[in-house]
Amino acid sequence: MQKAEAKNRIEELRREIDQHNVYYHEQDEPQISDAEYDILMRKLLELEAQFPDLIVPESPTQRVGGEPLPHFNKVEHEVPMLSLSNAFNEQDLRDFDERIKRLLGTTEMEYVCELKVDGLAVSLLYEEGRFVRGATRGDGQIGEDITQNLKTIRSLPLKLNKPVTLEVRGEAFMPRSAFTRLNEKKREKGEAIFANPRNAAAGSLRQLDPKLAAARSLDLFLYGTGMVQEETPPTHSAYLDWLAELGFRINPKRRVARTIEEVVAYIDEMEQARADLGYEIDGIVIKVNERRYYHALGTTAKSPRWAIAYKFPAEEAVTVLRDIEIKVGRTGAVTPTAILEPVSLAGTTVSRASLHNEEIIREKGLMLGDHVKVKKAGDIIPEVISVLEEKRTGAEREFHMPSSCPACESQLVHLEEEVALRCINPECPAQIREGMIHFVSRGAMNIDGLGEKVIIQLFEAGLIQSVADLYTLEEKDLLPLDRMGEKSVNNLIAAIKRSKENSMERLLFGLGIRFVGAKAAQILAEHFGDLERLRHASSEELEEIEGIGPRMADSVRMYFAKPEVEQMLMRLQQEGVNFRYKGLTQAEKGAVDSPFADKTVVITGTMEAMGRKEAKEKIEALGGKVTGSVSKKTDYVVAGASAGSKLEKAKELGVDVIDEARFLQMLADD
Ligand code: 3B8
Repeated sequence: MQKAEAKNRIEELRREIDQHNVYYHEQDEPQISDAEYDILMRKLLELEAQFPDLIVPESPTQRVGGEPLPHFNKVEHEVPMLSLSNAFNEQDLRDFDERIKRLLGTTEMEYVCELKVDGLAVSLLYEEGRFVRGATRGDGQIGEDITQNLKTIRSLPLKLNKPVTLEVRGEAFMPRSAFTRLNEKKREKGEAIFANPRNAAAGSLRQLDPKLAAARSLDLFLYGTGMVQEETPPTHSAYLDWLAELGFRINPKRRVARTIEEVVAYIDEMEQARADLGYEIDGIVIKVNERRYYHALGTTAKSPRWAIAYKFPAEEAVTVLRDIEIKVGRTGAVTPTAILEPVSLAGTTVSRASLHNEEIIREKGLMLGDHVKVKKAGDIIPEVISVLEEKRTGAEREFHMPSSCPACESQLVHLEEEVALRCINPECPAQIREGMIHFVSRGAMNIDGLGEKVIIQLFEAGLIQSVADLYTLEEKDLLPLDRMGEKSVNNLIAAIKRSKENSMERLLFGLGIRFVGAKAAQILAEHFGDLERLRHASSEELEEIEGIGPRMADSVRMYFAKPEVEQMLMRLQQEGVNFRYKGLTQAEKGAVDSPFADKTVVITGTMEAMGRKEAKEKIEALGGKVTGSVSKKTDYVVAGASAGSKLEKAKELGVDVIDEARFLQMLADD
């Protein structure tokens, strides 16, 4: 075949294949069999092999994937990939609606309802209309580069209808039919089957050899943005339509609701329709439609305030409570854990559930050997709901909490006003071990390949006594451990080494100081910029920081005053662990463009939408300073209802006065 002829044929084949992808995914009506589709693909592959200079990145053959990867590269999300907070009943939804209206000072709010597809969150980067990279959510800050596997999803456009540069987010999932087929095949081959479509989707996308990735049978719905360089539509519903025009697949069941009642009606309708969808959903996502409000509403540490996930009620099952085990946590809190006869529940096998404390065991009247009803709270964490007393045989036994620590045998105590029993021995091996598990966890130092099992082995072998020992581990220490080959040892050592470069907030959170969670660690890191400075901070200095209370300030100071802590930090520093904060500090954030950056603001009178404290926090978050009295240096006076002398003074001095509506506007505009 001549080149010119080949070029025509190639283009024709590409058009044909792309069209079949549309029939298959977007219209759910395949016009040809998979075998026929494969023949078209093979023809195209042959022609492209003959004329390699005719290959373009958006050719459907480029989905097939190349060589197996040694590992996934990490990808830092420019805009963090957050997750959603949950609502479990109608009241939670009404609270969500009221909170938003109160924060924005409005009485009407329009929402977009979407199905919450049960798959894997992914972020896709397009540059000038071409798909260049796709990543998993990971911990929200850093995900894994799964570009090769994502390309094999037929409904993922390799080239958009316009040359835009943007990052879109969505859910990759395995349709029910593909899931059934995949598991049938696995069963035939005697392989372990996937518990649910979600695991199957995750398994396919995290397959290092893209040729093995069953990802061809995956599908994808897009629902949000990451970084964007384009002018985007003002509402979320128009934004979704815009994504559809660009060539993305958007869930057709989306709907605008003008009131929370309409949201509830949508939920009821979809609960009915749920069984007939071709894929699994685990709830409904509700989002504020007007995108200009997103900034003013802001986010908590993990979730945006402008959206919520309504989770369908959890499945329940009955099983037997075999035993109650005692677990000592990293803070010494002792929790009883139910050991259950394994039972299948919402896609996984449940065999343990936390019982929290002795009081709960009494309240529920649990006895060893009881039949109990279990569910998964929020569909994740197993929970014992109640006892089936009618099933008792008389052979059940009462349970008593031990009086001494199962790990170190020291006397357990109830600290004032606490329900939990505690082991207060600072050298308790269980506490130290749990502290190390926390240190390496995803939210803290995020050391890949260093899970609970490995830490326990290292600890029991006496190889690590403190987290500082992690940084001196060598190949010869790790090789003798269970399931540790040369390759995994090398990967682990590399991961430990990489963690030395983490920014301060991860280290600080990882230290596991009481009351210092991820959010507080972030605040402290932004404020001090360096662990050394935080270490020497006084209580007063700590308490002055917005978001740090006296209890936390005391705990931080007491922690750093301990000689063993000083020792450990010195060793970490010697091993080259970074102590500095690598993000923007509070001061640097102020320099970022915002209507309140570097402005001095006085708040007076009462506002409807928010209290003064909240207004102050918002202004400070945008780099402004809030003071108590009006002077020539004041840039703005925010005046709510019944503002008095400060308003007078502002007028006198010619300071800009902002009423509540304008204030909310400024928060929203930013
Ligand atoms: C913000 C918006 C997370 C999500 C979101 O079908 C955010 O919107 C999110 F931080 O996880 N599974 C959806 C789905 C998931 C999310 C979402 N919308 N339809 C889903």
